[in-house]
Amino acid sequence: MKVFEINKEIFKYSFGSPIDTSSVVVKGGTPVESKVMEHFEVSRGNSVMLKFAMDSKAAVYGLGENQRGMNKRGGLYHSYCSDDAVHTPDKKSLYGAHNFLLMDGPEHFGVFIDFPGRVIFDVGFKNKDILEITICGSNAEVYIVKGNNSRSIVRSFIRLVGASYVPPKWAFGYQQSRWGYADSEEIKALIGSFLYHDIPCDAIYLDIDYMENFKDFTINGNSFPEFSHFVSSIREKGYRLVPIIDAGVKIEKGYDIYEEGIEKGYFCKDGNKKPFVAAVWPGKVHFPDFLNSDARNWFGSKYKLLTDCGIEGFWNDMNEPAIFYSEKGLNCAIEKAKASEGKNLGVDDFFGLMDAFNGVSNSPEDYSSFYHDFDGTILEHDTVHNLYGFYMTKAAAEGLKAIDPGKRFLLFSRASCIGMHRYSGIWTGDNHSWWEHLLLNIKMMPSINMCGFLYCGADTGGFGGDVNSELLIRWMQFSIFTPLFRNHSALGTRRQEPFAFDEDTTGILRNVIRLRYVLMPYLYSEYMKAAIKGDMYFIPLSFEYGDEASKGAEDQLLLGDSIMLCPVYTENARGRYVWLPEDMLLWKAFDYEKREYEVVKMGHQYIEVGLAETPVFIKKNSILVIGRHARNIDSLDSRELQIIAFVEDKAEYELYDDDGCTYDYRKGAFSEINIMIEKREGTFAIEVRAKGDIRTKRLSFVIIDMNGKITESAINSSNFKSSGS
Ligand code: MIG
Repeated sequence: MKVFEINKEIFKYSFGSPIDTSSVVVKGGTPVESKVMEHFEVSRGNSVMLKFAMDSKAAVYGLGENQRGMNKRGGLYHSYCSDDAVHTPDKKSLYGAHNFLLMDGPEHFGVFIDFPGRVIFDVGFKNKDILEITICGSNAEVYIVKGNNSRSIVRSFIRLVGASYVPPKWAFGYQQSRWGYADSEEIKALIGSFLYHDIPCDAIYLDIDYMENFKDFTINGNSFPEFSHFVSSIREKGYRLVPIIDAGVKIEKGYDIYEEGIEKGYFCKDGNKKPFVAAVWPGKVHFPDFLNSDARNWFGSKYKLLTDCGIEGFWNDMNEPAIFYSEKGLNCAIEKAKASEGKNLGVDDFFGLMDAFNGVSNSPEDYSSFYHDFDGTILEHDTVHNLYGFYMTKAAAEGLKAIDPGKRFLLFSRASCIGMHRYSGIWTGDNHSWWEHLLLNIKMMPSINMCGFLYCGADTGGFGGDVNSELLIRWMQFSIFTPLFRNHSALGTRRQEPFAFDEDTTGILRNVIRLRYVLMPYLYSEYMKAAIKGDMYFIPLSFEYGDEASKGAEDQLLLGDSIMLCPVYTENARGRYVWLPEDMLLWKAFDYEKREYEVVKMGHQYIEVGLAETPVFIKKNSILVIGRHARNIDSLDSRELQIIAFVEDKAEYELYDDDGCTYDYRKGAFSEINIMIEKREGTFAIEVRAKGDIRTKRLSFVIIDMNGKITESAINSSNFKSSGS
């Protein structure tokens, strides 16, 4: 084991000769003479094992996209990107592999395992007080991150792995998806419904049906004739189309992507150095070797076929990679079935036969039987499994960058590992229309943020299964706060567009979706500040408040500096208990133009929440900035903004904005309005400083004091002071 000091907060422990996964951006470090790893007892064999005795009260955060609570204690987790569409609590792996964990106890630290194969996190499962991390290989890097508190540990960690991806502003709008809208006529009708019901929307998704026989970078000319023209006609109406790209390339003579890949040798190889064959949606496919930079550049350049048609965003799917079957795997099962034919099968044989077929998809045997050319080094897939989706998405991001370096594209992926957060966002895959999955969504968001991914969200309403109107309403009321706000559902399930139910439901959802647009000044500011500073957007209460109840409050969340969310996630509930670590101001948002506020005292409180209401708590000495709704993000008008402030003595807020479509903010091209409200001799003094190209001409203030007394006032931009720089 070699030890390096990366900086004052971070030490690196290196085992064997690890490959550079490119998960971290701060390389090198100063060698340190040491034989021990801080906090952990290390043992080595075929794997590296780290052990830590947890204090009985320590909480353990992190691990990104995973099951169970925000506090991961009590669970067993396998970091191994998995295509599993049934997310029951006992599942050990979902689509992402996010190896960052934060120990919040007397010993307070973070640990990141930079290893591309399977890593097992036993967080007090076998033994309630032992954290045991098993790295299934002998070449790995382990980083220990120090800090005074959880938030600062996360910030140090994000400095190590780099800042998050930033999507275009339109990607913060409401997005409508379904597997699958079959043709351009159906999409036109869908848009007609959004317009008819006057519900804002920014993007419509194209699932696998837009392709010709599920072939990447092709368009089905029968269902989508004159595609470029179609894309621009939709764009003129104010919507963007977002097509899916799958990892597998169909084996078909004459299909250019297939032919080129074969000719250049860009596909993953089997044990006989032949392109590895798997079956997915298109039938038999080859997997592009995304770990190879030439193959990556080649695949990335293909996105241009779609951007040339006016496409500005993509979602990468099936990139764990998902394998329905391989010939070998399927033949084994068929042989077994043949051998059983006509026999009087005993119970064990019968279940053995069932298992043979059930185990055909995504089998460990298949993952161990193909290889990557990692720019000269041949690696068995299983040992680098968690890099595949990451590198596919890196291919896409680099391809898009080459097409237009200054433009922000929308990009997110299903499989991921830490490092990919610099290139794209993620969605949490095939959840179900279950109330349990709304709660899981709530708990998962801050864990994902801790691992660097800011642009994230779940399939709102649930992907599998049939949703009812109430679950959709409650889920939407939470998703309006997630950066990716997309309603998506599976083939064959009940329709779940916002107008798929009765008129009451449509009316409620119209207001909920509008609220998302109303909240944009705040949501966008918080997202961008987190992205620029390397910070979180969703924050567990325990990161801000030290009390025991906050530690246990896993069904509440802080969003940025000013607000706390307490979503309703139970059926037929018309209220819920909520823990307030301090007095807060409650706005039960329904019709944002008719706002009412209530001061709720610190403590365990029951609040009533009607089906149409979205509860928003404004923290003490905090400011929420809102605007008006519009039909899409591009039409938002920020000339007049409303400030809702809950002030005991002094509140400050930094409102950020930029062009929303380029990276010029990195060169300082952004605007900032600094708002300060201070109680002075019984009244409130307001000071506003501005920097950059300010579009806001008027700020209207509603200031509420601790007794609920409201003071209203307004300031025009002519009275903004310019800030120092
Ligand atoms: O095997 O493209 O998670 O969002 O709708 C299913 C069809 C493949 C899985 C994705 C889902 C998508 C679906 N895909």
